[in-house]
Amino acid sequence: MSLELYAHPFSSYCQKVLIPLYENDIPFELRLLEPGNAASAEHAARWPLRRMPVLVDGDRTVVEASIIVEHLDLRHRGRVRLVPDDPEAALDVRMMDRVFDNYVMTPMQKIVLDAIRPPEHKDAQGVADARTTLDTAYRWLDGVLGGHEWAARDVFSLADCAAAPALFYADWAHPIGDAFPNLRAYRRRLLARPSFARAVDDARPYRPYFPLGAPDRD
Ligand SMILES: N[C@@H](CCC(=O)N[C@@H](CS)C(=O)NCC(=O)O)C(=O)O
Repeated sequence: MSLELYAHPFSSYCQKVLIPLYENDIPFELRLLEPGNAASAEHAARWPLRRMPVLVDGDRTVVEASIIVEHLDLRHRGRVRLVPDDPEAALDVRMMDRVFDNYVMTPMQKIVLDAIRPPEHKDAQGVADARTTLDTAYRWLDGVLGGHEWAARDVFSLADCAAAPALFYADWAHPIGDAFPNLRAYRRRLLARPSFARAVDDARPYRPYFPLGAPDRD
């Protein structure tokens, strides 16, 4: 059964699901979302909230990046498991997945999306709050990651799929300072992981679209 992924390579949540697809060499058709194209109309019909990514697997439409990763792990299991079988270990993975989505991805998106708002609709307080959340998250993560290779139980997982694009763009929007060496090293490890390196390469041509101006580095 062929998989269709409605996505855009520059989107952080889409990269989150590209990582497991690449990790396990799962074949899929990319339905590239561009404003006004046919894929975009199909995507809106399948998911009125119009968030990407959306995975279509036969007669199932799967939304929400974490659930797509779980679906791939369940239905298209490969050598690299994304959610461990052990329920306690799985809970640790899901906890870190939530941390990266809620306290890194969300404030990063707030800062980035505010940059494309017209001046009269800017949300200075919201952006300041997002920066505070990122600082707090960076500090906590730096402590948690000390001495660990991956985010949960030292095994690459869904948690790292969430972390990779979240930290990639968060560092562009609100740099991870020298005060957080463990977090900086973890971001470097994620960038060296071939699946994420490939997703970053896929997205390279779109860097001029980054609303804050992409830095000249990964
Ligand atoms: N909770 C969703 C969030 C997905 C999301 O925010 N995707 C962004 C791209 S990174 C998007 O679709 N933005 C377009 C929009 O908000 O209209 C998930 O985990 O999949």
